Amino acid sequence: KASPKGSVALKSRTERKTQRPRMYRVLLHNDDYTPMEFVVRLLQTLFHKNEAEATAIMLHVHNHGIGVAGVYTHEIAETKVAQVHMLARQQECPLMASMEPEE
Ligand code: TYC
Repeated sequence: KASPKGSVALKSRTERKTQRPRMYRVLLHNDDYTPMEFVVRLLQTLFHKNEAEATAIMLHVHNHGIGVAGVYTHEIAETKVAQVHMLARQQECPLMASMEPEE
């Protein structure tokens, strides 16, 4: 649909929905056994955070019980959750991840 200042502003809700996928938060859950350094490294390697960001997210999860590792489309979010579980099980850590839709 044509609009004076770009194609997004005047589009209807249904039109927008067809071009913008629903996004999902990948959540990390706290536990008492997974080493802090393991969570920080996982946030750097799987979620592309720098060391400061990764440390802040890890500490948020440690202190609040849950936190957002990243926001992705459904298929990518599912893959991230599976990768967290695979790496955690390899290291025999109980680390848990889940996903929830934004909004
Ligand atoms: N609570 C863990 C510890 O004290 C660290 C931790 C942080 C574990 C985040 C899981 O998602 C997590 N070693």
